[in-house]
Amino acid sequence: MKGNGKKIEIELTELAVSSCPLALPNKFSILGCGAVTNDDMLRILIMGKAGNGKSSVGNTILREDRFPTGEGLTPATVTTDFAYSSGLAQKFKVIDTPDLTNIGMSQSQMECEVSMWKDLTSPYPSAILHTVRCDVRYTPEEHAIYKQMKNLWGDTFSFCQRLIVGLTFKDRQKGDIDQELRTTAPKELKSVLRDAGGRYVAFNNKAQNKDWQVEQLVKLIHTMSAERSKSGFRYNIKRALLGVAFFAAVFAVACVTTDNTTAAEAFGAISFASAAGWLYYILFRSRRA
Ligand SMILES: Nc1nc2c(ncn2[C@@H]2O[C@H](COP(=O)(O)OP(=O)(O)OP(=O)(O)O)[C@@H](O)[C@H]2O)c(=O)[nH]1
Ligand SMILES: [Mg+2]
Repeated sequence: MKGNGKKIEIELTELAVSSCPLALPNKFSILGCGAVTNDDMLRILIMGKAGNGKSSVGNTILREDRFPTGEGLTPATVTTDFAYSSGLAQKFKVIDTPDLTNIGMSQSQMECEVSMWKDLTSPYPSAILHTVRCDVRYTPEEHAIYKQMKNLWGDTFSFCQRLIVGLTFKDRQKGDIDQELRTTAPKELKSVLRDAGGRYVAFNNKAQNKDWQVEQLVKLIHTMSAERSKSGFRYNIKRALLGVAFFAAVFAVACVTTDNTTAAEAFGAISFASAAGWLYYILFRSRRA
């Protein structure tokens, strides 16, 4: 340990991988002075069924063979691993995971592992990349794995807000993926895409030049982040308007039930509540429809 913030952080997260603590403190909050800020680093968590190309996607993103990949019947990745990009303009922290349902883990071990994924992507993942092969049929069994991971994550809203489907084996898919996803794809896969707000990136992990795929992914992550900020802003306005309407309504009731208030005050409060309700309707009603 050299006393440099980055070094300490790596050691702490490596400890998390090996011992799987349930609550690892936020590594950036305990670093203190000289800490690495990870504002410009994209934290990408890769998950999915065994053999779907998770580690290969990780290597594609990092532009180096950092995670071992495999072909056999047994899973190539059996423990969670992570790596930082080196020498790339866009910084990445990529977390490669095993298919938890395929390595004989108990429910509590799976919970522990997912909790560690959250720590490794703290404060939150920039993207949860759920890999699905686009050259073979998406089965109900594979969908059950997805649903299990989603449940283990817990916070469904946040999970879906960060979800991107990573369609692998694009080199073996000769048809129009977009068209297929909209028409003949199994309903289970369509539901995953719905969860992901329609976001997907197709990967050919065997391609000579992989840069454009990663550029597409980065673009999608930025769009997703902008959408989250927009919906967060709308949510705050919504709450503010509801608050105003509520207090104006209470005030109006108080005015009409007490003797010493004028009809004008009551009228003003009722108008105020109506205006807030009307604004709420204009801003949000059409989006829900
Ligand atoms: N043709 C082709 N092969 C791929 C692609 N992505 C991955 N593969 C191959 O598929 C096999 C499995 O890939 P991995 O990256 O090890 O898959 P994984 O999901 O990490 O597998 P586990 O760690 O066992 O869960 C390897 O032989 C890869 O070379 C792709 O886009 N096209
Ligand atoms: Mg792997």
